Amino acid sequence: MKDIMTAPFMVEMIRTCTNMYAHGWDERNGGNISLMLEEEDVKEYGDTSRVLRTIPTGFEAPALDGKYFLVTGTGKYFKNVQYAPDVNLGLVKIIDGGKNAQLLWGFSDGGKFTSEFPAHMMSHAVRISVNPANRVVMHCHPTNLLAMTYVHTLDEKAFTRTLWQMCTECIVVFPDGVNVLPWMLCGTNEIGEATAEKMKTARLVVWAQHGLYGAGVDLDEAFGLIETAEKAAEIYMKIAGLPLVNTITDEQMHLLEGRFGVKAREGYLS
Ligand code: 2HA
Ligand code: ZN
Repeated sequence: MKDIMTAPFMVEMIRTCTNMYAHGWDERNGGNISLMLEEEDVKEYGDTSRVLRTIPTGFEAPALDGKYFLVTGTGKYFKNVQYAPDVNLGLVKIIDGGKNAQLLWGFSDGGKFTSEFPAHMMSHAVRISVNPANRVVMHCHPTNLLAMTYVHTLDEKAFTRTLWQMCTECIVVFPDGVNVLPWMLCGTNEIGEATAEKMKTARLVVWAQHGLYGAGVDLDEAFGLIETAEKAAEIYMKIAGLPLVNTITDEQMHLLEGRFGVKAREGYLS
């Protein structure tokens, strides 16, 4: 068996948590990440039939039956992941149509996966139906996007268009735009279902006055997506309230579509 600490998925997960903390997006126990893995990815790093504990999930997700997830723990700090990965992260296998998760590695202090596990698993189920290559769901509290939800309308088209107008690369990076949920109680199946529904049409879902969800094929893509949207929100928060003299026009957005081979969300450009 190879040492699981040398697994590329483990190395990348630890680096990502550390990096997100450094960005100020994951204060205290804020934020959570889940990375979907296959039997082939994990079997050389441990005996997948050796179950440490079985943890009930409180929901169903038949599409994820048999899938493995490396996931951050409830109450755990991103700041600490690099120092004690086996306490702050866990490797689980989803069984019983999503109703239970077998712990195979980690959560060594008796902990369990993030309180946002329903939102993560329901979002994974939706994203793999849209793009079978999707592997990552990431939640964090990016400062400027959060700030924006206090001063900008939560209308999804308007919110998306504002972000697209803030940096030239935005429409290229997230042509599907940003969906928005109003404030809802976090950690519940209800917010999980609502997030997953929003994930059908966009890889970014804002939770008003709370934070953001991002999905992607790997940790880099999901991180880059959040990073780009957060950068746009930062520009917005710098200019909001100032007289607007210039912008990126819809005509220029169409030029970007052509140059980069992307298609903006239907009906979002004139
Ligand atoms: O896990 O960010 O939304 C802490 C949170 C809950
Ligand atoms: Zn949160």
